[in-house]
Amino acid sequence: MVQKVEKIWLDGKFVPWDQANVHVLTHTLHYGLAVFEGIRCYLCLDGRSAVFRLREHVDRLFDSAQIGDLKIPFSKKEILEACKETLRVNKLKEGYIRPLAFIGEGVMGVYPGDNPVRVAIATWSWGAYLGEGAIEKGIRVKVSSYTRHHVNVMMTKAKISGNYVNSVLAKREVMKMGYDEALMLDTEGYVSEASGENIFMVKNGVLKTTPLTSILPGITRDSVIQIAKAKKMMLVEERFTRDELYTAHEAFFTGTAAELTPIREVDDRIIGEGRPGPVTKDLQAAFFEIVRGKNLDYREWLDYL
Ligand code: PPE
Repeated sequence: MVQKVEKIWLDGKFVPWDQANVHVLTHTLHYGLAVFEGIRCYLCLDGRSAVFRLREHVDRLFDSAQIGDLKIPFSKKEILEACKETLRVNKLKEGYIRPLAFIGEGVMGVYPGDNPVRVAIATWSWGAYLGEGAIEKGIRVKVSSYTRHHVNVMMTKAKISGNYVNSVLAKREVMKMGYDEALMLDTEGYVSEASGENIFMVKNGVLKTTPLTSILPGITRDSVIQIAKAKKMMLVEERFTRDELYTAHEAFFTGTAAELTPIREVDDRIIGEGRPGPVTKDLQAAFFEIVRGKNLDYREWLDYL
C-alpha cells in the first residue's frame, strides 16, 4: 500500500490526500492519454533534502505533453516549484514525486474536445522498487512474450500513461512465473527496455546500452552515461540481442524508481558470477554518492528543498 501523506497538489491547490479524487468520466480513465513523471528526492549527508535532476524531469514532462498534444495549464517553473512544495508540505525528507497531467471530464468519445487538462502532484515514500535486497544482490529477469511498442504505434519517447498497459501486461506475466522484472524486445527483436527501466550490459569492460530510438529517454540512463564517461569507461549506445545479453559479464537496470539495480539472471542464465560485478558496483556507488550530495562535481544535478 502507498503510505498516505497529508496533501496532494491538484490543479494548483493543496487538497487532503483522501479528497484528491476525480469523476469516473475523466477522459483519461477511458482512453489513457495522460503524461507523467517519476522523480526522487534524497536525504543528503548534511541533513538537507535534494531532488535529483528535477529540471530534466520537468522538461521531459513538458516534452511528453508536447508529443501527446496536451496543453499543461501551468508553466515549467510553477510545476517545478509545486514538486518541491508538495514534499515540504508533507514533511517528506526523502521520497518519490509523481506529477500527472490528464484530461478531465466534459465530453466522452475519443475526441477530447475542450475537456480541461488537469494536473496532480503526489508524493510518497518509496523504498527498493524491485524488492528487498534487489539493489545489493541483483534480480532475476525474464524476456516477456509481449513486444515493446513500435515507434509509430505508441509514442515511445513520451511518458504517456497508456504506454504502460504494455508494461503492466509484461510485468504481470513474468511475476506470475516467479521472476522480478520483465525485459522487452522491440518490434525488430532487439532488446529495448524493461517495464519501468532502461538496460545496460557490460562485456570485456565495455558498457553497452540501447540507443534512444524506441525507448523512454531515461534520466537515470543519461546520468549513468555521464558518470561512466567521466570515469573514462568505454561505452557504446548500440542495439543488442537477447543472446548477446545472455553472454554479458554484467548487466543492470536504471530508472528513477529502480535506481541502479543489478541483473543476476536473464531467462534462467546466470549473468557473470551471478552477483553485482565490479563495473556495476562502481557505477552504483558513484550514483548513490551523487544523489546524496557527496560528490560536488555533480552539484548541479541536485535541487535542494
Ligand atoms: N523506461 C521506462 C518504460 C520507464 O517507465 C522508466 C521509468 C525508465 C525507462 C527510466 O527512466 P528514468 O526514471 O528517467 O531513469 N519508470 C518510472 C515508473 C515506475 C513505476 O512503476 O511507476 C520510474 O522509475 O519512476
